[in-house]
Amino acid sequence: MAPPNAESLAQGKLDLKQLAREKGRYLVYPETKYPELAEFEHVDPGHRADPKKASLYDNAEIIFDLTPQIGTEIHGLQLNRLTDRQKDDLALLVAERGVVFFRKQDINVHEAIELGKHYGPLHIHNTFGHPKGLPEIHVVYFDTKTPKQFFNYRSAGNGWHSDVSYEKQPPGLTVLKIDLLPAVGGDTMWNSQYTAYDRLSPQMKKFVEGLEAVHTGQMQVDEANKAGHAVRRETHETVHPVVRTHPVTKWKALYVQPGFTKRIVGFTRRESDAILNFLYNHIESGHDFQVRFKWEEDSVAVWDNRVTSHNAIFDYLDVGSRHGFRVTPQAEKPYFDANSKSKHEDDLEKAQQGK
Ligand SMILES: O=C(O)CCC(=O)C(=O)O
Ligand SMILES: [Fe+2]
Repeated sequence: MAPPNAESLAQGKLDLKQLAREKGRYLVYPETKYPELAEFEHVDPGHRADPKKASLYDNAEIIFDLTPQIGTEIHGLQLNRLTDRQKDDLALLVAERGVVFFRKQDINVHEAIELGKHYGPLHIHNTFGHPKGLPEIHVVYFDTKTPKQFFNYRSAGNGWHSDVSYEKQPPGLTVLKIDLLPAVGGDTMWNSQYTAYDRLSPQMKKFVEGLEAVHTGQMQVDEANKAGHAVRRETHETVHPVVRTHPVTKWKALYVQPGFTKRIVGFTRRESDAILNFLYNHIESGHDFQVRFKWEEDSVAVWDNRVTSHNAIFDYLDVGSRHGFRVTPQAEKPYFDANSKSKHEDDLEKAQQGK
């Protein structure tokens, strides 16, 4: 019998879905040491977008919103065939809507890397396993053999996160394809951190603006150490603003989540915990600014990690296998512009101007 994936490997191309089907968990954990992530100036492709996003709206079969505050679905476009104009327009749509979903996508991992590079240098994780030769790919793979210890002492609400927010220049637009699903389960949720900010009282908005929080990836390092996997780059604890401004929409978004935010700078542990727990509860229970996506095999989600957080629902670990891959372009160092508006304020102003 030919080795798994022989044909695609022979061409230097990986078919990750086939690999996952045939081998299950196929990840490698090289001992390589990586240099620090390079600082760079991020110019967001959304700045080049047509405000009407006509290249998408005029060419898709249908584009519809899934909830008023977050989530849009597009039918009739293939992500591996977008023009540069469409890629730029997608950056703006994703910045505005938080997450955009596509179904029945042909895009393979190599094409996803090319697409991701349009938006920024691809993040390479310091501890996670990856497909052989593709360190910039983050793999999602769980099956019925996955050890349950990690999940036993965790509430689903703890899972809300914005990817690797502990980096100095964390990701912006992010692309995830899910290509293997259990018979049932494995949905993913996203929330709008624009609307999470908007739903705070004026007093609370004033209080959180200008605060800074420490973000850390230490638990991923601890997990790697426990599993005997190499830590390929030291993780930093990074300080980011609690409310950040999106460079293209100029809207304010709450930038804390239970996944990686550790404490608020300048407060005692108890004070910081009280503030963060309030904000986490606000995010977790904000059903009016969340969307829950029911994947089909070969669906793709494109979200903006600067203005959303997300939570993968682990209800399928006794049901079957789920696999997918993500590319994670990095964006600007988070900043807060005191003159920026909230999404709601901007929506109101535009409505008044009849735009
Ligand atoms: O499995 C999922 O749906 C999402 C996993 C996740 O958090 C990610 O890919 O960033
Ligand atoms: Fe994630």
